[in-house]
Amino acid sequence: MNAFEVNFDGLVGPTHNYGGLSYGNVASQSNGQQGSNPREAARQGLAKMKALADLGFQQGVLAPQERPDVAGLRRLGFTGSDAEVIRQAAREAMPLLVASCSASSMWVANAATVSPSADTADGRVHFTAANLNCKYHRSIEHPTTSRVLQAMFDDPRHFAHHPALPAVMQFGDEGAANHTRLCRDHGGAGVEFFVYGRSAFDNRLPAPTKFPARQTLEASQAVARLHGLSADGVVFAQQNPAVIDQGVFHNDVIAVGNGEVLFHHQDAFLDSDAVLDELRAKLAARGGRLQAIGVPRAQVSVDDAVRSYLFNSQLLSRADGSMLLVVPEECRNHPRVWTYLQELTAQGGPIREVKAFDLKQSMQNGGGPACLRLRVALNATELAAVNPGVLLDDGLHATLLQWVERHYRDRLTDADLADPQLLDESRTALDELTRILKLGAVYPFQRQP
Ligand code: SUG
Repeated sequence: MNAFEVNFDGLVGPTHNYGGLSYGNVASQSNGQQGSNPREAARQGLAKMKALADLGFQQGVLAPQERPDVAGLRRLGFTGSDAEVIRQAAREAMPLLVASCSASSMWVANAATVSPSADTADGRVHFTAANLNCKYHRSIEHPTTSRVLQAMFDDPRHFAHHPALPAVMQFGDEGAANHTRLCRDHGGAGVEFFVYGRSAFDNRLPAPTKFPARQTLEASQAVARLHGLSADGVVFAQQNPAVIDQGVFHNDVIAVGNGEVLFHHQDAFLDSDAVLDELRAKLAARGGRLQAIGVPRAQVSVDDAVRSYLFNSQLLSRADGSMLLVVPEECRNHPRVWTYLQELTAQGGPIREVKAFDLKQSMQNGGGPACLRLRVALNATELAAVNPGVLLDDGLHATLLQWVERHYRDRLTDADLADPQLLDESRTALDELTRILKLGAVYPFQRQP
């Protein structure tokens, strides 16, 4: 059956800021405390969505979350009215308030892992929300993420939703950022490729020594079980711990796959040859021919990859079968990487064109094009069952842009995060957004005036 990949992009929320919250994520660490521009961030994201929709790719939108997370602050012992909770947190524990304001749900590659119906035992599309339990500011996302995904994919005949895995480090799960699907075509059975940073229960496996490995093998295995994937359609591979220690905090910072193509850095995986052999064999059994494009470290170092976010790109199949690579503007500004990309597209291989987008506001927190989107492969019947309110067309794009202009500030500093007025603005904006996207009651909004 005819199938499509739909990219659902995270809409940047009104509290986007630079909190320096993600140890192991070089950009987040080096830009903490800078002033941010939420309006510009949202515009940049919408411009990418619109450009890809105009090129004929199916595009959807994933809603942001209510921030500051006052309910979370109450769980941490702050009391009084909403405004008092924010003021007390600002006075006594500014880092907690900053974390509670993060708009990190924009990086929806971490929202969930998704398995298309062609791969699953019950023939439904399966979603497991990611617990993101490595960082507090991300661990608070999954309850709302689950409600938003449910509101978007609400037909139980086609869609199955699993809650996040147990929220302990042993089941650290970062969603689709560590999951790639290779296939001959989206509608046929594919090979789901899970990349983990460490094992929680098998201490014979190596682990990074400096930065945390956020995804565990056991979490990836649990997701594969929940989704009803068969062993011959799954490959588990360990990420090279040395690259995690150089700032590769998710696999999508060092590799991206689409169709039969796996575009990856030479140093991405612990045992590259064995990983590629297993992918090749399992894909062949499903009628596909693996095309691995390994980028040599002599041409692009791991550091180049982390700085430019070359691999945090979207690899998209065009109607003629060739592929487009959507990269952040930082790749164009990086001479070695840009030279490599010119050579790559001139080779006559599957990747024929590169398009660069200005996503600087998100990039400064370590979020490139691939982080900002959740891929969902759907056949025509499933696509028809998606909540139409979240599928982007010119009208929705224009409405969302106006909504951003009405509700977003163009500058946020710590002083603004401490201002309870920002919570009111954010709630008003999200209230309106649920109507625009036809989501229903996805936000708890436990107001305490
Ligand atoms: O989890 N940054 C995010 C970036 C996520 C990128 N996603 C993928 N690679 N798929 C993270 O580290 C920084 C927030 C701050 O510092 O304010 C942050 O959460």
